[in-house]
Amino acid sequence: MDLEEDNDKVGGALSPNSVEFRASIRKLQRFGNIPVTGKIDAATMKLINTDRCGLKDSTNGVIGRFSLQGTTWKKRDLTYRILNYTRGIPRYTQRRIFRNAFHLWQSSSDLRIREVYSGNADILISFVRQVHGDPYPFDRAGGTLAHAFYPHSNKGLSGDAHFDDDETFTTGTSDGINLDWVAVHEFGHSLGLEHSGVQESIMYPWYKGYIPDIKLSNDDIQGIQALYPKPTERKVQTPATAKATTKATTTRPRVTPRPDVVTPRPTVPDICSSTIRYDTVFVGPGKWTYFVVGDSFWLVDRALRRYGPWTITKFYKHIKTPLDAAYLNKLGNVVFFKGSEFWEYDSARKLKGSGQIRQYGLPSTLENMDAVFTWAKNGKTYFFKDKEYWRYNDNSRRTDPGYPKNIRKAWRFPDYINAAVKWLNNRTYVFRGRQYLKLQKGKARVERYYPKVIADKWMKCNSKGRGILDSDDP
Ligand code: SRS
Ligand code: ZN
Ligand code: ZN
Repeated sequence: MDLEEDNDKVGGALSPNSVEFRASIRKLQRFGNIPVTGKIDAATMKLINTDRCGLKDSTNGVIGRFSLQGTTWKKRDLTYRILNYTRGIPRYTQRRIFRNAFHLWQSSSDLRIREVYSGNADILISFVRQVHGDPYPFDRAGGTLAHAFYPHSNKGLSGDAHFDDDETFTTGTSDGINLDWVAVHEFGHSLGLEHSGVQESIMYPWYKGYIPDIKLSNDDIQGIQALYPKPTERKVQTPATAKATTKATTTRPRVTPRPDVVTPRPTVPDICSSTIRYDTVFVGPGKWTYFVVGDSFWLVDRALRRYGPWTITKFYKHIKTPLDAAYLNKLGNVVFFKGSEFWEYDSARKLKGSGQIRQYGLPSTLENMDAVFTWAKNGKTYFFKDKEYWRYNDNSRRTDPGYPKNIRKAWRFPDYINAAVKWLNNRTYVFRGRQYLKLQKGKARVERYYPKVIADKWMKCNSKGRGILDSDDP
């Protein structure tokens, strides 16, 4: 279905009972192959909350399943920062829209939310398109208008709001998508609110069009007060009782707009432990560095800020773990290897190819490989297994003649490595045990002062500086 057509219909305020709104729901239901009821029922909620919206529901999308998993900000003074603006609305107006949106939530709670103009902030606001560095690419115009992260760990991506800049955002008119509405809705998520089934609620999962003066509904107010009660109300209602009351007296089916993406799971390995061994390290299409262990992965950005863990098979559905190796190939696709199999995904995480490594042009002696990286100097890809390595041509998808060769002789780094990556500075890093080393620029030699400890440099386990920009490369 061409969902973009629906854009015209979201311009003016649509009553949920209007003919057009119901027609639009029916269209979505037909497309999603679910019962065509013309109402936002459980199946429709689930559909809106899955893949197409870039929101992947965790497993089965059962409404209410995550209702007890809400995370909140542990402090009451929050800051936000606007990183960039959309075209078409003056900047000071966009500032005002965001200020007003936070003000709505603030005035019904005991939160104090203020704008900062530099440095770090709890909630970062940005306008982005398609693939934009987190695991939820936007879907061009129409479809999902924005997304925001729950308060989760209160660090990193937590609370951040991303607006799909392929939308035409407007204010004060019924043409385009009303930025005021979307901002209030997204900041509701940033503060820890889930979706509501109450049609008048701003936390209803579907944009219903332009209304000149946005106010919170009773349902929204009950929601925010369940999380951050005003001191006066707190005496009468603890957060727990408030939440229970909300549940009992409203029809708020709590649907998670986001999988459990930031909260660490208890079973995942401890990133700072000296026994952790990475199965693979690779740079993804969004320039994030992925550190993968078993089913878990962490993301590290250019400034070595770390996020996660998340579950890798939720993002790359077909792969098997623990992985052997992965890399970003010439086409910008991520290729995963395990045993005798490979899986190749494009930047929108669509499976582009999979099968036996033979079909990727690799010899079966490379089954259960250790690591792979592309060498910046010649653009060739090198595969490592035990004591040997192979050189591979991404264009012809074949290994070069004369291989395998001996790792120690050619590269002068130890054999039996765990992982390797050509990083964002075009330098190659090799991971082995709890240590890593850096190769000299254009030379198959290890840099001086290496190996170093992965946990110290990449994961900043022993420094307080997590989250603070570090200009030094690892
Ligand atoms: S979120 N924060 N809950 C985003 C939410 C949103 O974008 N909802 C979609 C929406 O209302 N889109 C309107 C335009 C497309 C209409 C076609 C049918 N359709 C924010 C909003 C509530 C302010 C939900 C949606 C409706 C949708 C979709 C999503 C088709 C994907 C595809 C993540
Ligand atoms: Zn995003
Ligand atoms: Zn939402």
